[in-house]
Order: sequence, then structure tokens, then C-alpha cells
Amino acid sequence: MRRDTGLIIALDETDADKALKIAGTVSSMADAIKINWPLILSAGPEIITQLSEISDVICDFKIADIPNTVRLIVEEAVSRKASGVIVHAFTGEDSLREAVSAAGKADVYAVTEMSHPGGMMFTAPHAEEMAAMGVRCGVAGFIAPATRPDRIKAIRSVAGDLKILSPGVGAQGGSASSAISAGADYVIVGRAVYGAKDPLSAASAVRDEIRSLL
Ligand code: BMP
Repeated sequence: MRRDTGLIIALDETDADKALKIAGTVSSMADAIKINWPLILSAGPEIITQLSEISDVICDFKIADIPNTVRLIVEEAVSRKASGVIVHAFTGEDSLREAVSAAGKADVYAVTEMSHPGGMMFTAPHAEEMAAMGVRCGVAGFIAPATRPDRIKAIRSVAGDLKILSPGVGAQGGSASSAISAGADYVIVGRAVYGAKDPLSAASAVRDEIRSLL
């Protein structure tokens, strides 16, 4: 994934036409569009291919399964032109290696610690360990919480040059500047952009905030 703006839009809009319209409007502000189950379930998997004509698409399936099922899901996403997929790291080394192998040239991003308060219960205590495993398995990067910039720093210390993508900006209380200053390469922003009255100016404000730090 290129790094031009440092912004990834989380398009959790469930109306497919609206989602495509927003994607077209904000794509120049973002390096990728991340889609998750809400949009896939409402619009169908063809939305991956449709969006790929507008932007790089990251399929946030948070895959957490045995290696064979992981492979099947990753292959489906990549065959529809996803350029990245998100998997849970807690499933262990065999599942993670299978994701990387199935993805081929597409990027695999592993979740080490989730951004909501519940993410501190079970994922945070093992996040550095999971990141070290991700490095061994050849992932492209990690998902680390913008809601806890100190944890981005902790993951950065293990991740080396791999990418860090940080959700939790805006609606969840995190800020783009703190996430980037803590070591994130990209911030992931959903509701604060697609739910805004003017998604383009909301996205451009985040892009400018990121740009001012570089
Ligand atoms: P929002 O900016 O509206 O809170 O959206 C954040 C997006 O990032 C959602 O799609 C969510 O599923 C995802 N996400 C997250 O919020 N925290 C994580 O730890 C991992 C995620 O993928």
C-alpha cells in the first residue's frame, strides 16, 4: 500500500450506493478503504471488486480460524481484488503463516490489541508477543490502537519497519496526531468521516493533521 496521506477510511456504511458514493468522494484523501462485515453483508462480496476500482481495499475480516479456513477466506478476498486482509494474531503461528502464504502479493495485517476498552483484557497483555510472531511470519504490518498511543509505541518497538495501522481516531476518542507521533504509519478513521455531514472535508482535515506532522 502506498503511503501518501497516511489515512485509511473505514467504510462501515451499510447502504451500498451510499458507500460507493462516499468512497468516490474521499478516495483522493486516503491511501486505502477498509471494509468490514457490515458493508460486505449488506452489499455482497462484489463490493470488494467495485471498490477496488476506486481505491486499494483492505478486507477487515479479522480472520480467526484454523489454517485451512483462513486460507479459504483470504483467497476469496484476494480473488475479488482486495489488496490487504486483516487477521487476528491470537490464533497462532500456523494460522498466521497460512494467511501470509494465501495472500500472495496482498498484504496481511495482524491485530495484536484491539482499540476498545475490552481490548485491554486479553489482547493487550500478549500484544508484543503476538507482534514478534507476526514479524516471524512475514506479515506486512499490525493493527494497533490509536486510543492508547503508548501501546502503539510498544508495538513499534517490536515491529521494526513493518507498517502500523491505527484505528480508534475520532468516534473512539483517539487522535490522529497522537497515533502518528507514537509511531503509526496510517490512521484508520470510520464514523468521523463516513458519518460526517461533509465526508470530504472531514477526511481532508485528518489528512492535513497527519501532513502537519511529517
Ligand atoms: P470508527 O472510526 O468508526 O470507530 O471505526 C473504526 C474501524 O476500525 C471499525 O471498522 C472497526 O471495526 C475497526 N477496528 C477498530 O476500531 N479497533 C480495532 O482494534 C481494530 C479494528 O479493525
